[in-house]
Amino acid sequence: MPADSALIVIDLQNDFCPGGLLAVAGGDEIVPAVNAMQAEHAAVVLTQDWHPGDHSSFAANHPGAEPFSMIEAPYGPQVLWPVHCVQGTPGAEFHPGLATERADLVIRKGFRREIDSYSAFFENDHETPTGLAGYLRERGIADLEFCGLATDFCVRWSAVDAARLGFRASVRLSACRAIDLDGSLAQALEELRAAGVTLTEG
Ligand code: VGL
Ligand code: ZN
Repeated sequence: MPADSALIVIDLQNDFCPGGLLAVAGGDEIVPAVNAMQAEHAAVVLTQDWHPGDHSSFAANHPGAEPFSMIEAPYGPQVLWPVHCVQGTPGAEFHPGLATERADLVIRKGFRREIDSYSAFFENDHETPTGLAGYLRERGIADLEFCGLATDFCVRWSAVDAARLGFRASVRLSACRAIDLDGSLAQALEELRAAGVTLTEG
């Protein structure tokens, strides 16, 4: 187990699993793999999408807008999502099968009404930090492995940011599942490779 490696588990929450409000197909299937991977790392970090009910990324808060349509937010294009991961609701809780005892840190994101946060490192303006980079650097952790939901949104943005921040980053694709909105999965894989993120299976 390298002293400087961390597993970053992205948004393995009820609302992203079958039966949830923004279900990712097969989202629950990755739970055993994610639990097993924890033993391979010195540190484990869990992220938790954590939105207020009036969050600006929810289509329901934009009269007349359909879920999965796009708007131009002050910080760039933004998908309007179904309501999901509202603070304090069962949908925002981790999947009940996820082992959480080993987690050193739970980092919540998306809690500011006016801005979405896909990445574990920055909000969608690419400027406002979550504090995770500082935490990992202070612990001397340089190697990061990502898994979780969804491959083409929060996993993608997190791993790309990690590489840009100078961490060695890999994504275990077999322990991720995608939303795949209009080719977003293919685009994500291309962007991850271009950013220097290692993609692994199994
Ligand atoms: C996510 C859409 C909205 C994710 C979070 O975890 O990938 N996707 N919020
Ligand atoms: Zn969200």
